[in-house]
Amino acid sequence: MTRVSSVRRFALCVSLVAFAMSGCTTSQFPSPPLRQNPEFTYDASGVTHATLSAAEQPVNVGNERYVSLVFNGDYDSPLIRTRPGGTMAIRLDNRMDEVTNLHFHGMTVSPLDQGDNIFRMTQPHQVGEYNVKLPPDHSPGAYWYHSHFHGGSQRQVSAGIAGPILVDGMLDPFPELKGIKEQVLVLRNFQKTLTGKVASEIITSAPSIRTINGQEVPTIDIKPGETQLWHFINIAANQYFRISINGQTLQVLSRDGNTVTRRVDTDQVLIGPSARFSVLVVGPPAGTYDVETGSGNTGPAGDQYPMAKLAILRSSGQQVATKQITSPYPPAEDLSKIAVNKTRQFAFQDSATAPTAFLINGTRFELDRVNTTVKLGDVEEWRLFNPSQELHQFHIHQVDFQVTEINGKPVEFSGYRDNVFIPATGSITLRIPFRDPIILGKFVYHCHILEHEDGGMMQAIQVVKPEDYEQAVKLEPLGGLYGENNQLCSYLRNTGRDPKASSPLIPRTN
Ligand SMILES: [Cu+2]
Repeated sequence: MTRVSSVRRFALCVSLVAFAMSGCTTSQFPSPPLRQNPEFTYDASGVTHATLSAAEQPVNVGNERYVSLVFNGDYDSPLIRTRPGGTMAIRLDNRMDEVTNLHFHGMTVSPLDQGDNIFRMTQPHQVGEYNVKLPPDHSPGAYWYHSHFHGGSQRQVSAGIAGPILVDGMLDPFPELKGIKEQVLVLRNFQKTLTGKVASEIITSAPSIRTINGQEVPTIDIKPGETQLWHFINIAANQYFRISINGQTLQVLSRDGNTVTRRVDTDQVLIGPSARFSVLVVGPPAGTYDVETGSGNTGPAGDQYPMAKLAILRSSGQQVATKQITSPYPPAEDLSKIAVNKTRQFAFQDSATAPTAFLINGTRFELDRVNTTVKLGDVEEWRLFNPSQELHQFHIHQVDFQVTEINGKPVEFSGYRDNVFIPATGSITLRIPFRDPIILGKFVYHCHILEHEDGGMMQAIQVVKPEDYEQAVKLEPLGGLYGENNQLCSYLRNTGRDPKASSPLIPRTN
């Protein structure tokens, strides 16, 4: 179910007209070589210094020029590279006329103070400082950063206030793969208006143009037999990608920054909003092959996506020896084998009455309220139900989890993840280890279809020391034990904004 107000209906029409007029633009342009993201990397002491300047300005998107909200003047945001034990020292230079902030998606880092604190805001034309310290045992892999400004996250993320992160070290357990080429493939989609702007919100039921690193159908080069590691990072606000390469085998090495525990081969990967898949691709015999995203829908009341060509894989040159994994996969604990400390149930549901709201256990996101209190050290089982006629995309900050059941059927363990979709009228069972003391604090879980998150499908959670548990539960209606970190609440109160409203702070007409 997509919320469609009269303004949105107008925008939808504009988008559809623009889409129809654009025709098949890709065939008029030669396929460009895949762009490499501009990159910030770490110094000898392990600190990555990065300035992300957010502004509304003209940028190239695909083959055309638009106006959008972007970082550092580019629709394709910079890659932030870090490593376990490293620090990301980031200046969020907000040159927009609206509030924003940053979330470091998937990372097991502190949610407090200048860390991954989504309750902090950076005001228009102010600078926000982030100092995100990764523990030495942080899982290497693909992550991302994005605006988590409640009520405006869909609009800002789809415009461009989002980008990729790589934590180095994924190949360390596999010295036999040393030196293989890695490609960062940032997946997004956009819609355009007749006024030459990127549509300010993605209308989920209307067609969109899907890009890799901001490009329409780039060419990715490989040699026959060559092994490459491709990091697919879905930073789209609402869009699912189901990616295949002409039936080629894709060997999944990592999901959501978690290396798999055993060999996982597939001929397609379903990459939901916020998900990351790092896959080994082997160069096929010389020739060109389409990298496609398949058609799909998100349920009877959900959205329809047509199939699209995303890129061209061009295999050429001398055959080279294929590198394969021979080392054992790094182990991870199978949490289905242990006794859990607590079981909870959550219903992710679209409200049946207008205006459409998106609810967890019957309520919209309530500012300054904590819904769930967890004792540090516990492993919990969460049963997520979806009575809606469309799927929802569960994500929790700060921790990874194990999916143990889908629609009541057991899932064989192959590693952790940080997002999963709950099928329409179905269910998912998870086990979540709340063990790492770095996660102490207050954070959120929500649907990562950002239209739904902005619509209220989000709750706050606090992880506290066992000795603080009783007091923390009493403080739940007052914002919990870490209420003083909640700048979002005070900002919205001071501006007189209805904390339950889901419209963006500054309404936009395009
Ligand atoms: Cu949802």
